[in-house]
Amino acid sequence: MRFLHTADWQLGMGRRYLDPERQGQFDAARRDVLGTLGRLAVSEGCEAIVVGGDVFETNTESARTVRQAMEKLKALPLKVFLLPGNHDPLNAASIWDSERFLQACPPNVVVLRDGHPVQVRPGFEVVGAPWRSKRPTSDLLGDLLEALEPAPPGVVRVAVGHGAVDAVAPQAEPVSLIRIAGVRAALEAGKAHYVALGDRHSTTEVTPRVWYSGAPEPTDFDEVDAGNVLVVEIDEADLTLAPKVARHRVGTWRFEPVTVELSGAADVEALRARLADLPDKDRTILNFALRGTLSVAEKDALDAVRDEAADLFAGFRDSSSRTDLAIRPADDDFDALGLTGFAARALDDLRELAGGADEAAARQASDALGLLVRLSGTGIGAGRAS
Ligand SMILES: [Mn+2]
Repeated sequence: MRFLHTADWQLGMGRRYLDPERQGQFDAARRDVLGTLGRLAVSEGCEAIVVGGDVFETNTESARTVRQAMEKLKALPLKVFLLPGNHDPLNAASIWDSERFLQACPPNVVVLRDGHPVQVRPGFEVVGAPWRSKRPTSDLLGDLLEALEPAPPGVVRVAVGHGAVDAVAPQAEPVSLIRIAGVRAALEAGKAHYVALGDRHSTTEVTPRVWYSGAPEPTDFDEVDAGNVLVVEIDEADLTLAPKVARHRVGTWRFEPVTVELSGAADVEALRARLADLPDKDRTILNFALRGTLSVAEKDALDAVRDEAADLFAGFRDSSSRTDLAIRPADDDFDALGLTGFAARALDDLRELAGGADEAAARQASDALGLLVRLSGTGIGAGRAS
């Protein structure tokens, strides 16, 4: 038998580096991926979809977000099991008990509200460990598995949990950390045959029976393998065999870190060429982290690359700090300006300050020099990329 494992839809998530138009496209992609993974589940012969938590970004998502998502799920000819995670816990303010959710929730969608196994069909059960607050005081999945009886003979049971596992992230919040030793013991006791986890947005195998599916659309720059769902196949004739887990790419967006050292015109040109070669720019979000030293003219060329990227790419974040990227006023930056009199004297003063020991003054002077070059609008050739 097969089922589809996904998690961390984070519906309603906003990204502050997206303008309203791009944010709308980002939202739409993360709704559309529900249709994509649903069609995949059907074509792969899956009997259900299990979602390992963080369906919604927060418990306060709008009726519109809830209705649009439920409309997608309603169209699927499968049961969909949703687990409340740390972003959307089953607490007093829960989205799961809200009028807007209850009114929109279609009959094929089941919220895993307690630790009781739910039958998908005779011989196939799903059981979940929902979050009830943002700060649980114990290993919720461990508690659930400990209390469970082994699955009846011939019954496949899938346990659904959310949170960090000590085997993957030993430094995370220690009280609520999922202990892999407890999970292994429960698997050996036949209490479950596969553990579908959420929380980690990168697809990760913890053990052959314990996986993070990752988020179906990426959500941040630090994810190494997001954008997948898992099709899990369990041999009902021999439950001692490890499941076959196949990852399928469904995501269409990309978060692209651009961490580059720049020390001259050639580096700026290489950066321009690298960005030009990236596919699907309107679904790619860049994070510039630039280091190095450029002349004023090279910095001008870099600004042109940056402006073009900000127009072409879906999102653009610049986390380079001013100290990471220094501007070094070079002779040929100014020779072509042909300044005379007062302006020439001001230029000399600024260049002296820019090369001086006072760091704050040097930076201000560099900025002023850059502005001078730009405002003077001369065709400075040195280092220009195009
Ligand atoms: Mn999450």
